Amino acid sequence: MDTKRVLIVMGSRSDLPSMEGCMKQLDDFGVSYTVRVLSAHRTPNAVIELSEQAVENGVQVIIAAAGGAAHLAGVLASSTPLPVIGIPIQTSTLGGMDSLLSTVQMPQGVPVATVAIGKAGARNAAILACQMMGLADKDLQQKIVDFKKAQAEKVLADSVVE
Ligand code: RP5
Repeated sequence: MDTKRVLIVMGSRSDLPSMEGCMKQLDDFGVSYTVRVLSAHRTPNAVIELSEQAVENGVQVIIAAAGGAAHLAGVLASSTPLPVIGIPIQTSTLGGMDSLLSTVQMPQGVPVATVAIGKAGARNAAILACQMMGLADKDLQQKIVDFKKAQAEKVLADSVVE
């Protein structure tokens, strides 16, 4: 693996449609990333190996998305000093509450920064990752400032309903 700044891992290729906004947002900020599909339950050893190698591969933030019994972010967080952002994928059975609770309810000592269920969470994970990296990257931080300004201006421009 080369030195992409963000490592995105999802539990299944079926998660890809929910995750498109995450990749798009990182593209918009000009941030490089790698996408892998690995499962905490179907390929646990490969998940831990990937997590253990992330620092030496130059990764700065890990984003993990999974649905149902969504232990992927937690397993990745077990084996790296890097910040891990968890996206609970929306599910057809329980609406993503299953994913949310299994992602967010980590034991003390192994945090996962959990964002909203589904597509909003996928976008927000990318923004949050850039905010973290922006602490040591003023150009990237400025892009976040510009993004928030443009977002606010759009809301204000749309605020008057004739
Ligand atoms: C999770 O199980 C995946 O993240 C996905 O959201 C869900 C269903 O996976 P598939 O059965 O579609 O592969 O591990």
